[in-house]
Amino acid sequence: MTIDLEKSAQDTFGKPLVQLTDGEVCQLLESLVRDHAAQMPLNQGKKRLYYLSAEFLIGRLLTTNLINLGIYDQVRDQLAIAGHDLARVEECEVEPSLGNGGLGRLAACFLDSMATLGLPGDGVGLNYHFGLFHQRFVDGQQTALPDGWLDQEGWLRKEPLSFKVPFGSFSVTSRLYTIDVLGFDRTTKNRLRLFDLEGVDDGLVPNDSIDFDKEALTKNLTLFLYPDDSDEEGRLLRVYQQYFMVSNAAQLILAEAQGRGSDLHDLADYAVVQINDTHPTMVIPELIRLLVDDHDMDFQEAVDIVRSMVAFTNHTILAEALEKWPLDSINKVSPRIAQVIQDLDQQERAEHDDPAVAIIQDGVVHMAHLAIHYGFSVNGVAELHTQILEKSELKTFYQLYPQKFSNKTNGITFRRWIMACNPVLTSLLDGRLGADWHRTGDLTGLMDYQDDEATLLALAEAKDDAKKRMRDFLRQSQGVIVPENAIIDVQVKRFHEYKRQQMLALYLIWKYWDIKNGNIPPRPITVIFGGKAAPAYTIAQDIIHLVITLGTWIAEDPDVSPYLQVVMVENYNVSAAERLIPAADISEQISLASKEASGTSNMKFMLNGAVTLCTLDGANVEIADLVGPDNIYTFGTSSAEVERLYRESAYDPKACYHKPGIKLLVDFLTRPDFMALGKEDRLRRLHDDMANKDWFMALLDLEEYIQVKERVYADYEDRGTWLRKSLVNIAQAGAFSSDRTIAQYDQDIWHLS
Ligand code: 26Q
Repeated sequence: MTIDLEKSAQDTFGKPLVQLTDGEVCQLLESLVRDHAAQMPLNQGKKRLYYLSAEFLIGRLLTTNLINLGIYDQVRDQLAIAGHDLARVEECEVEPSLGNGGLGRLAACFLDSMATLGLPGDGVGLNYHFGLFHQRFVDGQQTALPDGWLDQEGWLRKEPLSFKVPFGSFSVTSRLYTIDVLGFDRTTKNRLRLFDLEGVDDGLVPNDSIDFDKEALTKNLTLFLYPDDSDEEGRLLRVYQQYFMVSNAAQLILAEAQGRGSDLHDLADYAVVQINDTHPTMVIPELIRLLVDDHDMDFQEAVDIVRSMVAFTNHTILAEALEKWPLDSINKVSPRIAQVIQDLDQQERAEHDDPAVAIIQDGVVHMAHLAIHYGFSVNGVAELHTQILEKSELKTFYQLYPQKFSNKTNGITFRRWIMACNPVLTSLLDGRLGADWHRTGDLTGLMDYQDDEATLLALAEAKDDAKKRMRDFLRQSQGVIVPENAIIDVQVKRFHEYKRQQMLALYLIWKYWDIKNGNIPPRPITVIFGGKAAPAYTIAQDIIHLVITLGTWIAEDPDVSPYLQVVMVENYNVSAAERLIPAADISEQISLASKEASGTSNMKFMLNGAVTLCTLDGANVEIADLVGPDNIYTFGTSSAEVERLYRESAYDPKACYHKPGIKLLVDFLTRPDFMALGKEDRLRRLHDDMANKDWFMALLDLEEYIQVKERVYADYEDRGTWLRKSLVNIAQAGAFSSDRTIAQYDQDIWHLS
């Protein structure tokens, strides 16, 4: 594709390129790419994959689309001649707000890889007008604001396609929107297909809060992702939303299969459905309903067909995240779906006499059970995670259906997570390895440069460049000044107790005392947190408050502030991640072993040359195997031991708390002068939770964590050795290309190619 921006500027705005604002240039580029993409043919194949997900955390699209079309350099150079900086133009794009965390970002990486591999597969989800929420800090606390992102023209294309979605007592009409998904260096495309509610009313949402009328179902279904479920109406709304999503998806799947020649008896030859965690599980009864009620198929045949075309990915080991909906709620939303689920439950009970695997238990529908019995594939997202599913969490299911289970270790797209976000490191690698790795992901050739001083030096320069861009970002976005030569130590992810941001906070209290006591670090340390906490998750909000308050406390202490800085990034999202991850020296992956299914930021940090400080959890285990013990820092209670402690209720948090070195740190939270700086109720509640419950065993691993962190900072000062560690991490990151992951899904589950 060749373009003439000067001509486009005249045609669109009637002005020469030089007179356009950055915002106008952004609009111009978006419309050029959008119009070009609209003309591209779809990836073809008899069978299509439908990747069903409540979340697609796609991030901004301009940069990666320009890269994938192979016109990034051309555009940058034409803009430069007219005095425009493409990097500034990129900043004008609003980030779509269609996801929450890892599962949503994974779906976005998968879309990129499917398109890059030329596999015919689309994402299907919902077009949330206000996304999850926009995070703002007020008084050191998170406030949640609506994250409206739809004002501008953007990437969405309205399609002439609607479906009727029948609920129990009324029905609604949907409307399909499309975002084209371009693969790297391809002339064909896939799509992200987002259903909206015709008649959705943005006016239900005030400017300054995410509260809205949860009962206005004909107007609110696509306003928010994961609307507050702390009350009955909220929980019911989520079921309505899920059914709206899967009914549209199922109707789309059947219509398209028929359009391509299916008589529906052979539907499984035309479509395969991947359900991303349990949120889209109701697609199973919905497909059965449509086949039976609208297409006169025999119930058993419909069940068998659907069972041969739906595959399930599990992303979590936390019991509380496993979805269970009261049958009564499903019955309110759709009596017919409740009926199908009851029929499936009966059928399953007739086959297996173990009540523990039943779909309906005490009037509650276990969505994961439904997905496992009535899907043909179940996968975990990292080796350890899959093992835990098979050996403990889903052991009975694994015994019933060993052939359904497999592992698909997660991955990340290199187009976004290095080529787009880290141009200097990208050209360093291109210089050493050529450009093949852009499509193969193979960076192992870099291992030959371990002892090459020029390469190590160039790596250091690439990191410095990324740090500079991150400093500019933090200064502009929240007025924070990060010292130039600081070590950058980063923990970015949703706030959750199992991820143990609180353990890093306790380390920071330790470090504060250590510096107070005169142990001055050889260079400043900047610890950066970022992430949102679910609005109804009080302790996670308390942890955010602790981090912010600690940041202020340290900043206000002249004995410590020159050496230690704590930054809490406001509204952490994909765009922020693209600034922070390339700049990081240390990647914090410190979840309680056995609790993090995989993690994917661990892979992004590794690819960008950060060294991982981690527990042996999720994909950290695979990172550790790849880089070897000299190039990673591991600590903490093992996954097997954690499982034993839970099983035998053998963890004693109070005993840990009363160790003198630990009590001092935890009690810092309730020092009167610290509480005066923050919110007493939040700090007391968090203190008491840590001292008495500590469900995720932060105090158990704390002492070892402190020791290892001190070793990490000391090792950083041996620059040659550190840079070699960084190099080995980059060199081994190819294992985590999502192209590899998607090739495995296709080979083992989808069979598209
Ligand atoms: C639960 C109950 C009711 C309604 C919603 C939910 C819910 C919502 C979101 C349950 C789970 C999620 C999100 C899960 C998630 O993001 N999991 C992450 O998935 C990543 C990709 O596989 C992994 O790398 C992470 O380890 C995992 O935490």
